Amino acid sequence: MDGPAVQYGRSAFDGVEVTIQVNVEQVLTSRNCGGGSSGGELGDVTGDGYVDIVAIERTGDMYVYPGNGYSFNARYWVRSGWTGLNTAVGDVTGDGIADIVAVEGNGNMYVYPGNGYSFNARYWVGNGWNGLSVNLGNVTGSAAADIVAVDGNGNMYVHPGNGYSFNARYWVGNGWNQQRVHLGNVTGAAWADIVAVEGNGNMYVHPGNGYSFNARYWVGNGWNGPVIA
Ligand SMILES: [Ca+2]
Ligand SMILES: [Ca+2]
Repeated sequence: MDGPAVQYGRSAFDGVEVTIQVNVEQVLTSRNCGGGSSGGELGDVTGDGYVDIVAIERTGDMYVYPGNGYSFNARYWVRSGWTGLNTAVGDVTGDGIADIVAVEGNGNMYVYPGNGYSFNARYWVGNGWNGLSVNLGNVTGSAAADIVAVDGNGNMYVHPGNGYSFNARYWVGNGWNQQRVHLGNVTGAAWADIVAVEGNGNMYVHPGNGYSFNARYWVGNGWNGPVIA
């Protein structure tokens, strides 16, 4: 593989900007800016209050890098065969442990509940999710994660989580298809904000208000590289 031996990613998560160093073999990128089946996302898989990285290699192997409050410890293997899925990480069930939402190519969505180390057997939550960019975060301020979905026309919808699956969606706005969208709590309020990166590398924060998102403010530029959240 061409390129440097080490890639750097930055993430705004829970108000902390994290710089993450990974070997290029691990191909840790956001699913929104990476290609193929590689991807990485943040969530507290282990339930200790520190965010961990869920990384998916192009081979379909999934690993967890446990966070230690400063950086990340050595990874452990979770499962294989994780290919062809659009994946988001967040606490769907509201128990404080990160779960995985995965969308198959046919549009079926499943939840893989976290158990504090890896993930239990999946359950089906619905279909019709193909063609959508799916992000998980706490938009409404409840314990259970909500879905923020962007369709091919740039319309953004929130699907409120109910602790098991997701309720009927409501529309929040449009024009969201020209940027990479990440959810995280930047402002320290009780709900998630959007961190959006445009194609020119400009990063903006759209503060959440418990229902949708307020007018954005500019954070910086040079964010063309992988951003995981
Ligand atoms: Ca953790
Ligand atoms: Ca959970």
